[in-house]
Amino acid sequence: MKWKRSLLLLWLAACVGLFSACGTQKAADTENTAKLLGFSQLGSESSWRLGNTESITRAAESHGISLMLKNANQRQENQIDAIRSFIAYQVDVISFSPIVEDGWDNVLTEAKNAGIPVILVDRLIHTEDDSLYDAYVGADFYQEGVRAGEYLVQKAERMKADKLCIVEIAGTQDSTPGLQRYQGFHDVVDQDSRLITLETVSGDFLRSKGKECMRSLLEKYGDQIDVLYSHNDGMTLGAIDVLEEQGLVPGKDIIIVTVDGEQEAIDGLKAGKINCVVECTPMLGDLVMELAEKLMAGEAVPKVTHPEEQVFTEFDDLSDLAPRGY
Ligand code: GZL
Repeated sequence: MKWKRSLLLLWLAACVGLFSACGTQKAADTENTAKLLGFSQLGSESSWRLGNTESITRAAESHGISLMLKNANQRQENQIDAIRSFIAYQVDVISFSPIVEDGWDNVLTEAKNAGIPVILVDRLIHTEDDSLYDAYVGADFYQEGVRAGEYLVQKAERMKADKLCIVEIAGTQDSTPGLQRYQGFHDVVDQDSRLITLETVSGDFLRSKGKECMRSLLEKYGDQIDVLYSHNDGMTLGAIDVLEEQGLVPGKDIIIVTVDGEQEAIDGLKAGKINCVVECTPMLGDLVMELAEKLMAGEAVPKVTHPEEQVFTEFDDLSDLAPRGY
């Protein structure tokens, strides 16, 4: 099937050669380096996601890779359709950020049968056949949850607290960050008898749902709540809006632990409204394109690539922290 695209490119190169004696090498170079990556982005639900899309777009340009970018607007069926269109277009590499972990085997089997390598970005899939993707580039979400839990244990020590009651606003159900940020956090806090989880609700990584969740949690538990653990900054910022509407002081009346590290959250940390920000960088574009170039050249690639990530807390000196870029 790819021979048709190659024939078309050769024909185009020949045409360019006919009209420009010096163009033959350029046309041939263009034919040899015109590499195409199809990327299905899951949506535009948060500043993190917008930063990730920008990172992918900029990196494709700087690596000289043509990019077909499709936004699924938070719907898995749109991602599946996008992947099928990439297969039909015979892209050189398919990449996508799976909105949830299940339901990908069929379409990725079609990509495998078409001989197109697949790079997962930011989130993993649940499959019995891990040959259906060639590489994963993204965070270790379990460790992000562990870091959030370890901060809270440290906070309880510093406060000499006998008991801290936690409410948790989780990310998209069945998504890798939603599952693993929960597990990592609870594998730490559930071992500490001072730390009691009152309830975990899903805010789907949306600021608007973070507001709704915080409002209903306050109605249900009121001043029992000592801690909010929120799986992303967007939901956290929505929750902070509600706390302030109700006359509560975020970061003081309620300890706030959040994940992502977008600028607005770091600003909240510096202002004392947030106590801990666990970084989850969206700047994955260059890592993706480096892997894509290797796959396009037929080279082996690592199955998993995690970016470096850190934690920012109220106990740190943040004065020289660089702008976040998302
Ligand atoms: C995490 C990413 C999550 C972010 C949210 O890598 O999948 O999705 O934490 C985003 O902000 O919506």
